[in-house]
Amino acid sequence: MPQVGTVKQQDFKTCDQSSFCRRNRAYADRASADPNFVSPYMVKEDSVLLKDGLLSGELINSQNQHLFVFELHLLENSISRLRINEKSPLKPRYDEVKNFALARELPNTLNYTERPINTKDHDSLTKTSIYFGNKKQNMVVVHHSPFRIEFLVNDLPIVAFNDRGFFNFEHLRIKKQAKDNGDQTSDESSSEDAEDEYGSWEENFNGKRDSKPNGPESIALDISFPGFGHVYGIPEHASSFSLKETRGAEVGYSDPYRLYNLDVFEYELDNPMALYGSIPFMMAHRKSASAAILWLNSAETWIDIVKSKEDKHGLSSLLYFGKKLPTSTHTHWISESGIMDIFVFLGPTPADVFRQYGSVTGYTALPQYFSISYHQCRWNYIDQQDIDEVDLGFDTNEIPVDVLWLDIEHTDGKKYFTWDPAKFPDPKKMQNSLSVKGRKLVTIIDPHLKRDDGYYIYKESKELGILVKELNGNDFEGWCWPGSSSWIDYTNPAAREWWGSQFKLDKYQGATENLFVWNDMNEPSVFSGPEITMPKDIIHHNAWEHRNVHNVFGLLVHSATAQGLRNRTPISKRPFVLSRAFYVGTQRYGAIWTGDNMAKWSHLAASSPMLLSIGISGISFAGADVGGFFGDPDIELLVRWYQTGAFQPFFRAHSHIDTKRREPWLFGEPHTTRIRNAIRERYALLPYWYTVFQEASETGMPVIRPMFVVFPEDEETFEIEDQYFVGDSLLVKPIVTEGQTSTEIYLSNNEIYYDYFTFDPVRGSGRIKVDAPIEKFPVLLRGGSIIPRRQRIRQSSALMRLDPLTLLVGIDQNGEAKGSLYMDDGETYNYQNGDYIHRNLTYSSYSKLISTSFPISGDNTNFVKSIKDVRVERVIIIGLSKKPTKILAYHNDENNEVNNNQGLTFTWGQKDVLGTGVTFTNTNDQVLVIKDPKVLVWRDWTIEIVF
Ligand code: NBV
Repeated sequence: MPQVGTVKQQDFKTCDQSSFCRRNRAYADRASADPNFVSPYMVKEDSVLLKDGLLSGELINSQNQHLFVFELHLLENSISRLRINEKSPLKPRYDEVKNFALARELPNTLNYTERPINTKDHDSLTKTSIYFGNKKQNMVVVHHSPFRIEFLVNDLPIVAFNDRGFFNFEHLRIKKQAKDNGDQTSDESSSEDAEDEYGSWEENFNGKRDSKPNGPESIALDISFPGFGHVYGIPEHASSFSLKETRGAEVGYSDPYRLYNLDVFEYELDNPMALYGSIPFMMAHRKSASAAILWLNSAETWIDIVKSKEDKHGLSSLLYFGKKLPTSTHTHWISESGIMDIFVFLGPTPADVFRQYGSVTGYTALPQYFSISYHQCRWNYIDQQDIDEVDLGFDTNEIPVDVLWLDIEHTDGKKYFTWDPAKFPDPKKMQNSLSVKGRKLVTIIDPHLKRDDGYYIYKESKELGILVKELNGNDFEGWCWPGSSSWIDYTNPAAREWWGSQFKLDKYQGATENLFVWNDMNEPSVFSGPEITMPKDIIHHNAWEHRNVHNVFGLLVHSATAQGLRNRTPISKRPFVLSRAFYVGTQRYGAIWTGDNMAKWSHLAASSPMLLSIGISGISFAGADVGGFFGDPDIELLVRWYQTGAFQPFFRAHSHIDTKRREPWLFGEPHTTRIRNAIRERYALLPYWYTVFQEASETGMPVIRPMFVVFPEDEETFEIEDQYFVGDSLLVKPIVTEGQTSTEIYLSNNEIYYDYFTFDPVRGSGRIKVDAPIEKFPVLLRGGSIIPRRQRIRQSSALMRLDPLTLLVGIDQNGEAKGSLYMDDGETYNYQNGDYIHRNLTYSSYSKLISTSFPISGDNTNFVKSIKDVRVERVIIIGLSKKPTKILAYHNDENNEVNNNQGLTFTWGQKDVLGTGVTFTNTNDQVLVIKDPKVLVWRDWTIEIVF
């Protein structure tokens, strides 16, 4: 049951209060209840054509004879795309979101059968089948009458469209009143169609009217995943990772999951209500198969989910003949407007799905190195002196930090791009003094503009005519922090360009290259608007109503800001921009966070499933406010939150203006030490985090990985949401319950793991008990892994750039391990021209640790020159059973020892291990620490262990 909190439920619509959702749910109910129901949509015979991987044709709604066109694109890498629009709409329907969400133009594949196979199915109805994919392992079957599509991989059904007949495409029409001068909107008695239902031509909610000049124009489709018991994704919701059923509180929720970017005050947990971001991406997983769909639509969208053991069309029962019929998941997607544009990613592994989805929507942009370290934020650091004291507080307490943040109060009257002159008289000086320690500043830049002609940003944008407009052509006006406000129309390319140019260092007074940006309130949040956002009938570029673009608005603010930062210097640097709203493709621009959570244990617990959902949906660079935004955490909660945050991709402490100050040192000992240890551990692991981010940026693999992604064959993992992997080597189980000092962690098979802090081995499979005293939390190093670390912790990550590395090797049962290390300058785009190192690290036969280069990294580039003396200063090997007699190290091309023939110094036995301030003694005496092998990180080298 959804928890009751302080969210004002009545501020936000239920499906029933949203007429298009209500209509489509009712349509589905009628279809399900009537055993004779047949979807009225048919493929028009003889309209079907196949050319260059594109199957096209026409559909007819046999009830009203309205015509539609469909295109089924068969793309490379087992990706396909279905697009459906009206054949001759009264006016164009919105189809521009693809230009914002997709990373590239998509070619058609040539890997399909040259001719579609038209056959009759068992009812003598025509179907068109096409094989596609590298090995022609995929098949798509388009059934003509009624229209329905199945996707199969190796003859197993994976995804089905319109299997339940909920496909409903409301064509644009002329309002009856205008047609025949009849009565207007709410004549339900004559309702043979959507146009007559209440809410179709106008809708009121909480006293706010949506004028709906275009009438009903929703689109809906049921999408089934036969044989898949679990679906994931469609963030952002404060809900479980494996999504719940939505057709009744007894099975899960009563309302569908809603996607509509909203600023929800004090959001509730375990709830399908919409939050700040929307990604209409859903992934299904079962043993041996993963698949996903992307419903590319930026209007308000609702998704119903039910699970069943039957399959109406018998396909899976045939295939599973004799075996227990597995659970199938059936979903129903309902969007308010636009066209139907759906991608299908056929996997078959989770990694394949991420690669396919990322190839279409873009992979995580490689972040600036500093931005994956620790951030200190608060609403608000009040003035220059406050910033100075916080900055110094970190130093005196020996806690590293890379970024201090300024919230809305730093501005002159909430006019973004300005500074409160009394509180921040010399912002450049402030940034310069931070930069001496390698630290940065982030300022908040919200998209609402104070309507004040003395404010240059507002004045210029008004004069340029780039503000969002009312229906009557006036600039839209709403209420937000500065009072009466207007908003830039970010859907207009000229407006985005102009916005980006405001970040030029000669434009944004007081900004230096050391300043980065935070875009809040970009859902957009409009205090005076319906559901605290923009009215749906106001007007954007090219005369599109807001309802069409709502969910992509925030992404456009984010992308324009990121582009502005990128362009502000002669040599482009990677931007860092944090956004609250997000959409498909946000990963190409920057980081997001989960908004205004609360300082409660339940919110700490919720951060894991939320970030896992967001991560598998493409956005790896995400975090939750450490400590909780609203309310005051007690010190135990705060410590546990730091420990968790240190193992989440975006690591920032933040708090509400009304909360007590909670900088890490304010609670005294032993608490400061515990928080310090968590933050320092993050810094020690930065080389690993950065390597994992680089992998995400190339392959789409999420930075934090759900258990099922790492163990796709183990059904026990499919619902796990309270533990996850960072990369594929560290298994983390946050402690999210008060007073807890031990926990169970699920290990998928009989691999060996090592406690990351004590190095003690952890063996077994199933639920294993592990210690979690307040000083420590369950992090396990997976046997078979090599992790790069830096153990000399300094004031900021920049100051650690040239420090030597430590390699942590946890061997598996065969005495082997592998890992990698990626490094570049951490700020420019030079890596795109090969200016980086990427090392492949292997440990084999208990005896040889070897570093070789991945094929394409360079060895004489500027970056390599800049780190040419950076060496490995320590290697820790865990899991050996014998003490070595001698250890040698050499660069491979020299083939001689770096040290002398006596070999390297090493220790063997119990250790106070990690050296970052975390001092746990292991009980296991099989820890080998090799001292200063002096091998250089950029070169090929070998360390040989002789027994
Ligand atoms: O700018 C003030 C806050 C900010 O601190 C927070 O992180 C945002 O999510 N902002 C919301 C507006 C007001 C929240 C009550």
